Amino acid sequence: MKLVTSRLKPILQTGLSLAVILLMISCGNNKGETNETPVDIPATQEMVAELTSPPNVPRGVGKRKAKKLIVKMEILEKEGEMTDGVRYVYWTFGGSVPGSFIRTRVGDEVEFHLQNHPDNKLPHNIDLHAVTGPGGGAESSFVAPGHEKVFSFKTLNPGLYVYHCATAPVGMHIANGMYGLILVEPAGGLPPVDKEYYIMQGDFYTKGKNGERGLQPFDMQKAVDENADYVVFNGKVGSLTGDNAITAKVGETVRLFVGNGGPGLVSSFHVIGEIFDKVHVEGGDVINENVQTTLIPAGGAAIVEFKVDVPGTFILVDHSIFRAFNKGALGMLKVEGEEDKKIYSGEIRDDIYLPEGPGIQEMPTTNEIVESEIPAKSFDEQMEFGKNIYMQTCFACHQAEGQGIPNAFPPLAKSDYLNADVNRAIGVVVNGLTGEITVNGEKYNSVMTRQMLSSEEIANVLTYVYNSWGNSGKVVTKEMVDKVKQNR
Ligand code: HEC
Ligand SMILES: [Cu+2]
Repeated sequence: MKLVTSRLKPILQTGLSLAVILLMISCGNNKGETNETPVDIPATQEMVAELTSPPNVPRGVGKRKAKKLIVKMEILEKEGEMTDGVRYVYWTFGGSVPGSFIRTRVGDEVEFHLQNHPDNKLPHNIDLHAVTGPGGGAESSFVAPGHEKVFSFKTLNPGLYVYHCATAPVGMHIANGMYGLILVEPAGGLPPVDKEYYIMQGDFYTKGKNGERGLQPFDMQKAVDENADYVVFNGKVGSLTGDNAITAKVGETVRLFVGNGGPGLVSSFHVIGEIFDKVHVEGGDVINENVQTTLIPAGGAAIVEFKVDVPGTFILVDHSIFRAFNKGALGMLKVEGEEDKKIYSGEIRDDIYLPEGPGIQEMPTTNEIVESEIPAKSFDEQMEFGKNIYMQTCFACHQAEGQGIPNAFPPLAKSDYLNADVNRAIGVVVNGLTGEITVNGEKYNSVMTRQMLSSEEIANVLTYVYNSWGNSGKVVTKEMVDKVKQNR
């Protein structure tokens, strides 16, 4: 409530002065936790911290008192998959990128055990931004393979903090995946929500360019130039898409703990189709409301909260948008539940818009597309006309070389789906396509709207597609397209 009527004012003022007096009295006597400085909060009992790998987070601290919290973190150097066919040797805290999520509360005394697995090749250490002390712990935690280092710290400031390896060359250790998040909750914990997830962005630099197969070594020069081949959430392309998507139900509140390990790039974190009700800016105490995109610095974090009101797939991106669609920084939140047409109608109508014509007309529903094209006379002409159409319409989604975009638009180059059945392919362009399909072993579940092209144009563009990028070389004629149109 923000407005106070003049009639209520005197009453409120009396009440207020009373409260001030009471507060003064209570400050003098109260030995309760809330008035203690974090340093003085006792941490008597001992407890082993629950650690989780992304996108999961440990249970909230709730009302628990400050404790001596034992954290056992094992460093593992291990090979993993960056994206299909691309291998990378990750260096990890706890076996995952980002590393295990650590959840503490203000006043905890964290006894940190940093264990360097004997099979590892290198020494490492840890710098936790939640630590008040030299190097954030780095100076006390430098540990050789086959050793364990122990140090302890008191959590003084609530917030969401990054931790990372700080062993030289620091940038290289971070670039290989050595970062994660540690949450310090205030006394009494964060307000409860329905779903919590752990997401961390990172940029990767490989000898080969994006998509080049095989085991890819780290490229120092590209890293220095901040010329990333991959920018991803949770260590790899597709870690949060398809079956790996995070989920929620309509009506639930979602809290995302979002970090950015870098090493090089800042993140413009955005969820397509959602507005953040609350953002704990930079992971600290300031709460901003009604935010579209929040900036997460390298080595920084944010807590993002929103209620999901309508079902659908909401895409998480770094809004430096080529990173999302071309380098991997794309995740999904799948929301199930009842639609609410008041909040979002869905498509109501598709009308033709003619700026200088007689006004809005009905969309033609059958074969009313004007057959105005001059027919192509030869195969070469079909290819030429077809390429023009491709570059005007199909290109935006299926890309210049028909390579598509992983998880969004299927490839047309060497597409087994395309090459298997020419009439089905004609049907896709004539009628559009929706629902799950599998192209070259990858699942797609999206929508292609029907393309408003004449039979002649469809014949040409498909002939072009069939005779490009290693496809089967079929020729599609206007008659074939007409036949598919008649049968629908
Ligand atoms: C707005 C984006 C978009 C445009 C423009 C578009 N498509 Fe598609 N296309 C898709 C999507 C998305 C799918 C997969 C639909 C699904 O998941 O059910 C698809 C599927 C296909 C498929 C079947 C799957 C495959 O990879 O073989 C063919 C063939 C195809 N499109 C051809 C074309 C042609 C030819 C054009 C241009 C005339 C075109 N598309 C324009 C988005 C688009
Ligand atoms: Cu390291």
